[in-house]
Amino acid sequence: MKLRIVSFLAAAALLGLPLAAPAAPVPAPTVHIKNFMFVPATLTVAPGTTVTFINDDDEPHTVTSTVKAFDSEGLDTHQSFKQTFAKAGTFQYFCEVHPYMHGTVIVKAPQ
Ligand SMILES: [Cu+2]
Repeated sequence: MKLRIVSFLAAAALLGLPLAAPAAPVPAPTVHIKNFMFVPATLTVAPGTTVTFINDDDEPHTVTSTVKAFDSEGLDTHQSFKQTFAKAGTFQYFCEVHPYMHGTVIVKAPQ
């Protein structure tokens, strides 16, 4: 009887348990700077995510943290800036050239 149970468990382990599937690649989160706006204005990512900011306008823009945690400096048309958000939190930024342009990156672990 004991042998039977062991055999059953061994068979179940061989046949029944799916191997963990590799995680699907998550598209790299991107914020476009377009028509003097950050799009999307609010982006939520997991800790450790690198966000790419791309200037789609014909005007220079910056991606500047309100608390100076990061700063792209001037981005010309089609130039991009990457920032990795290691820790959870809410990170607000703006454009130094056009201070009315605001954006937010919310970093939190997936639920
Ligand atoms: Cu700007």
